[in-house]
Amino acid sequence: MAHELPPLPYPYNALEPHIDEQTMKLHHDKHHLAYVNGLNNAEAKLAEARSKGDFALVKHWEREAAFHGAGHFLHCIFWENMTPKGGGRPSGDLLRAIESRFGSFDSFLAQFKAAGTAVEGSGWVLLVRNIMTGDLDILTAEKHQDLSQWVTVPLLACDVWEHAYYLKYQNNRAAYIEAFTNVINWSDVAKRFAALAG
Ligand code: MN3
Repeated sequence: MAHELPPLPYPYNALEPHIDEQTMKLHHDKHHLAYVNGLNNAEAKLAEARSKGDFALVKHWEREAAFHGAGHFLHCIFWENMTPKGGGRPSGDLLRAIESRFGSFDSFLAQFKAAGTAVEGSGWVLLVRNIMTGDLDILTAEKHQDLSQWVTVPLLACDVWEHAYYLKYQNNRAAYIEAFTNVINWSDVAKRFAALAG
């Protein structure tokens, strides 16, 4: 089954003025599509390698699958993680879990913003849940696939590649992350959190 580019769950301009329409168009229609195509291509090449029994290029295609696969799946979460009437703070079990792990919601947000701003080069800042301990954590990823932990599940993903913000915020990544916090879809994050609670 080939992977497909999911439609945005809102119009391109729905997150204005925090995330601008032109960035959303390029980001979704060009960048995310390139990850989908790259993942499909890598999986096809790996299938071809299996059928021929020729694994000479396996390292290359495994890297391609990791790069484009991480890019594709993180963007799927990223679009759903935002909403026009977002921001504020979560409630219920998710808020209690954040407060118990990070001290307070404000402390969580301060660490999330600082960690995202400090990512070297392209990458992500993520709120994740460790499936062995159940704990929440904030992790950053350089590119998509590096510095990751296999036993965590992303709940909230903020894309800090330059293509996510450069048109509107240029080199001011901190201002973009601040804007991102105004469109966070906390019910989507809570849904992902609850799905793992059992
Ligand atoms: Mn991106």
